[in-house]
Amino acid sequence: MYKRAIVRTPGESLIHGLTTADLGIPDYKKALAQHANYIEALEECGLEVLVLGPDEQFPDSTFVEDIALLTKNCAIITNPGAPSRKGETAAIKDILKEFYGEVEEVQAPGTVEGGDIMMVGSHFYIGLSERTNVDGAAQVIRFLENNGLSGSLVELEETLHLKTGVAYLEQNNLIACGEFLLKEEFKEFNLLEIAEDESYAANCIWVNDRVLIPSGYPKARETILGAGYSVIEVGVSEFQKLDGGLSCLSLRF
Ligand code: CIR
Repeated sequence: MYKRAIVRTPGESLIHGLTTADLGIPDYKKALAQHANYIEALEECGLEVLVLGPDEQFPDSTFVEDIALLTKNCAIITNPGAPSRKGETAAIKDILKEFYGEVEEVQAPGTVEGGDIMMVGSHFYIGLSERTNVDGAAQVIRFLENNGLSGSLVELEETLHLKTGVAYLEQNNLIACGEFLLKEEFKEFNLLEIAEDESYAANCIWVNDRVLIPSGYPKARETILGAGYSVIEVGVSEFQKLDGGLSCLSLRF
């Protein structure tokens, strides 16, 4: 069960965030409202949410998931692969020290983004993507092993981040879409398939026995309800315009 989450309110510079989507420029006011709803949903799941103020210097800084990995035993600050995001990590260090005492840090030439790391109990799957390289992933695995945890690699071919296409919902249930439906690494899970035309909904999050899903994906909603979960829908269209989803907007621990 999670107790807390860290989020960062988007700044007006959000409109300059990185994207490969062709969905237009985010509406800042709408993004703020959606972010507030997202915080409410996390609170509804029983989390105490620490809300950091906007950091205008970094347009993508609302996607806090990418800059750290928080586990039950350790905190690891990543080194984002996107050059414009590297500076985001400095601001989180002192905050994490308050909760964890010590924090580990991924060093160059290693690069890692938290969106590429999926926790399954004490094991962490690390996607090798355009943002996360072998050196960075090896550093994370070393930190995990030093702290009684484990990690393994997953090659990505199509998606931005590992968790763009998979989400672990506990009880051996794995939401999966596209390339992840056939991966050897995930064969032992009970796969809950997300159709290609609803692939954005594969980025959902389990929070204390409830599942947050993006609103507007009826088939995905039925699949997750059918697996016995209570679902909370949250509109995140303005973040989708920047390739971001529900998991990217918080660090849950
Ligand atoms: C980026 O490209 O870095 C941001 N615009 C979106 C980050 C999404 N984060 C995630 O999937 N964990």
